[in-house]
Amino acid sequence: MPREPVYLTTPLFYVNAEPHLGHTYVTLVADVLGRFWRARNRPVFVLTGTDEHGDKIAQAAAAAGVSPREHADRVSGIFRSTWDAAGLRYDHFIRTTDSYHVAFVQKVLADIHAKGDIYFGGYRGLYCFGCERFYQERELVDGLCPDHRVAPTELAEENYFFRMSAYQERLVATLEANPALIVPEGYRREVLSLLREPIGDLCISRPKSRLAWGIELPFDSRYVTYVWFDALLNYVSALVHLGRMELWPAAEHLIGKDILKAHAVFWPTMLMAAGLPLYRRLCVHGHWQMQQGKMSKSLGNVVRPLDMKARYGMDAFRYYLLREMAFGQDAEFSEEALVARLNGDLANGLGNLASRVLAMQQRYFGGVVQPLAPEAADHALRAAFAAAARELDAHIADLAFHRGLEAVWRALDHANKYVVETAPFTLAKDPVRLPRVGAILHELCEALRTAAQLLAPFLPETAERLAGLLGLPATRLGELDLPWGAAFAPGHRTLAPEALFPRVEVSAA
Ligand code: ME8
Repeated sequence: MPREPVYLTTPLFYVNAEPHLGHTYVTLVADVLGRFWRARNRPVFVLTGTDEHGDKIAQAAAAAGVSPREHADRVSGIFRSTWDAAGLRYDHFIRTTDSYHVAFVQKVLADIHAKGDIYFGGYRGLYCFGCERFYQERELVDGLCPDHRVAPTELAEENYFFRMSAYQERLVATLEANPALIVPEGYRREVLSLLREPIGDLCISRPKSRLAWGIELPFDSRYVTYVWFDALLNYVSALVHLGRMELWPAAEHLIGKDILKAHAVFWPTMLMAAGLPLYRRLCVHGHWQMQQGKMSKSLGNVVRPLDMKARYGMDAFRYYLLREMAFGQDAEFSEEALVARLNGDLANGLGNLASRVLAMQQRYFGGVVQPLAPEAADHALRAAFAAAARELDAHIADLAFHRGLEAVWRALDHANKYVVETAPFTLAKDPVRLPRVGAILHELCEALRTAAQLLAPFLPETAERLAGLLGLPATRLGELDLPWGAAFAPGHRTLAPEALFPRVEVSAA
């Protein structure tokens, strides 16, 4: 049977800011899931890119004294080069200014218009320029936009509207029938509660007199398309462009909770109107908070991924982000906590185990791996790693990255205790016991090999280095079904130890 594909998407990032911690987190999750499923032989496709039209971008370009196009080219390039430098993998990078995307948006607009689901009407409403949307009175907090804390401007305009309300009932029925459509569950409930009120129709045009930086409506050149109606279509336009529409119903959208409504209400109703099936799953993550509250340029607390890479190494940064945040919930970012994880879990837990095992292998056997001879304690060690592998699979299917890593660390802790309990360094003093020492070290080499395989999607550089130190080619990391004992043929040599994670002094943080 052909393996079911996995199509992962990140939000398309606005080009009004450079890549920060939040953008990095969601792109990292896509990278990890991509590596995880690829290693399990599922065809994977990862899409990311930039959202380049609309008021926000026009204003950012004006502030920088350049044209919106020049501004978008520059910042989009920074996103792309940052992901490349950070080792975050994607299969395609889409820009909403790409001509194929523009043509696709216009085609969908023309189709939905022809079908009668887009109509022209007068509108008077309260508009927030920051959010680029109209607000209803009851949505305001003390008369202010709840996000931007500014009074919305009253605008009277004639515009085009998408008949979103016509799909409300179908959307509710779909959400009720598919409990796993939006995860974690709390976000599905949030959407269902929002849908208890009439959702109304969606204003999908902006007059050019007010905003020219957008995709022109195919049926009225006086207007451009509302940026969300444009951007959401990227998830399909890229596939049409690449001839990969077989991936469509396999879509798993990774998004932050800030853009839940657009993805859980606008997007599914747009798909219904366009006659396309729904995505497979909407995966919603929480926000990183800083100790001072929000991350912002003015507070000077913006966390840049490449600064973190330079200071701690990309793998340590990746580990911290995945281990610290429960997917779906908010988490607080702190460099002290990152350093604590680096020194504790990584340097002490994993790094130390690797150095001890490799050092003993070198000292007692010149690196040559000795035959296995299982005893009771060895079976327990194997069982610990088998359990970690099973638990990891279950947790990743639920997007519980922190629990998956915890499961691997339970097995590593077991291995560290096994070293203490079997005491090969003591046994080695007695030449008669040397075969047992060899067997213990072989078990531990297998433990390290398994750890490298399980951790490869999360800590790709470390996994490769560890495989290299064990004398194994990186391709072995993909052989998840390799039985215990099969990795090291007679005469196989491991290398001299190297520190996988240099400890960081706390004062340096
Ligand atoms: O909303 N913590 O783009 P955007 C965690 N262009 N994640 C965060 C975060 C934080 N503090 N801040 C941002 C847009 N993010 C639209 C999307 S999709 C068709 C269009 C992440 O540049 C999070 O994933 O504002 C959030 O949803 C996304 O960045 C928003 O990026």
